[in-house]
Amino acid sequence: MGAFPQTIYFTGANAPVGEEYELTGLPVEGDLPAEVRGSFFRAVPDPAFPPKFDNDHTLSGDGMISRVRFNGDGTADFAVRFVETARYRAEKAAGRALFGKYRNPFTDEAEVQGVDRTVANTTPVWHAGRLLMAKEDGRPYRVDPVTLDTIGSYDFGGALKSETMTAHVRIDAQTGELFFYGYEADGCASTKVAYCIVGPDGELKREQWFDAPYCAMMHDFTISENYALFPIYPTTAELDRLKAGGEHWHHEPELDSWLGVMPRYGDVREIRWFKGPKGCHSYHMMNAWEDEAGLLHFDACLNNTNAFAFIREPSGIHMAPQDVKGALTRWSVDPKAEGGEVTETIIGPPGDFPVIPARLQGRRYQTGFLLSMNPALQGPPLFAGPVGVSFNMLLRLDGMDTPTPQVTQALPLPPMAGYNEPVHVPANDPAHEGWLVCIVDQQAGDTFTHEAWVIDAGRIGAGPVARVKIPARLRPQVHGWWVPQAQIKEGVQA
Ligand code: V55
Ligand code: FE
Repeated sequence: MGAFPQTIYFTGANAPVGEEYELTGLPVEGDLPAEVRGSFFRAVPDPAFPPKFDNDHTLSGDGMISRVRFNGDGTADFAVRFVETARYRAEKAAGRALFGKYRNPFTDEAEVQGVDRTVANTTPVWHAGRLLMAKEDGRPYRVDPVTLDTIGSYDFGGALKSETMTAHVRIDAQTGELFFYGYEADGCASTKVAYCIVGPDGELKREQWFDAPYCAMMHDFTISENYALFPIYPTTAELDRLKAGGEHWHHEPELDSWLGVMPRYGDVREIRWFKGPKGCHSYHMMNAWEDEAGLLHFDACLNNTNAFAFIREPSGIHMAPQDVKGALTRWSVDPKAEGGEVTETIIGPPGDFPVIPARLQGRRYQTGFLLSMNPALQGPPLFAGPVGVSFNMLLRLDGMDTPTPQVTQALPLPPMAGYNEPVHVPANDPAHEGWLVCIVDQQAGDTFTHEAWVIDAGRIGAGPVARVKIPARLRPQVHGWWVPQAQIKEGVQA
């Protein structure tokens, strides 16, 4: 077996770990709120084998499902397992990497042509009693939430036609429906997008296909009470480039961005396209919502380019990290209009990993949380994750339903420490704003330490109310999901 490339994606905090284990009875320091009783599932990319290509990066890492479970007795358990994808199994049997570049099947070895190459490494999605590990390049894998055993590739009981399902789904808390989409729905570099609605019973009720203006990296989308909103940013794919062994994505600064809007229970032929600025890109949206006048607001962590250097560089975009600029940005449109242009307003600081309470998904909301960088940090940040630097400040914004939201609270970390994306845990008391749970990484010399933090969402500046030291080496997480213990049943359902 070869060695891992000595690049930022495979060294330091990003060094592969790849060990499966379970730790039980970890002490919780501080006061664990009664509501924080359940499983915090995390998706962690971790390559089981050194990649075939030295320019490989975080997004190709084999998906691991990790769980921090808060028990009723004031202890916590920690576990991590590989998702046993077809790709992981094939490579494990061979004892080496067989699949090639990120999302380029033309670079795979002949013996695995046609084998499902997704790594299921981006988001653990919980809906209708099922835990799915999703990645945007394929169908999700279903995992047992108790044993963390992989059950298999999931296609909603044979109902799903799309070859892909995004890692960013939206659940309407009032209806219990799951809204999702899959892009490149019928193959690499295709403009076909599948828009799907799953009932609260877990049944796929509707799947409709439409064409995007061009084949774009559609990482996230939003719903509002009445609409589905599909953003298109100019990070694009071309089949000829893939066949020539090139990179899946190039960012194109001169190309327009678009926001597609349709009634969420409507026909895809009703999609109206609103033009946005050229060259911009967003990985994650905070929310979308409708005001009293019927205007639709789409709140995203927008950047002036793609945040990933491994996408910019092959595109010929050579930017210093400080020239990558962003801001929480609102695009407002009249959903009844035939199309036109978005009205853009800067509504918050640069950052990513936006979080809101699940019950406000798609609804008018007052408060949002965001990870950002502390401009006053007195020392180096933690170098970790796909961008290369970890976020080191948690922010709370209020007035999200006004034209001028404000940062009202912050929880900065010391130098060489970083946040992984938090999840929101609701409180029982409607007057309490609930809790944020996340993993915080810290480096001292060559040593990395990791803790789970429980933070009062109403008083983030006060710091964590409870902490759990995880006595193991953790690789950076992508996304997480909170599942209350009462929703998890022993034994796999059919
Ligand atoms: C992202 C992550 C992915 C991916 C595409 O964070 C985009 C953004 C972990 O995999 O495949
Ligand atoms: Fe994401």
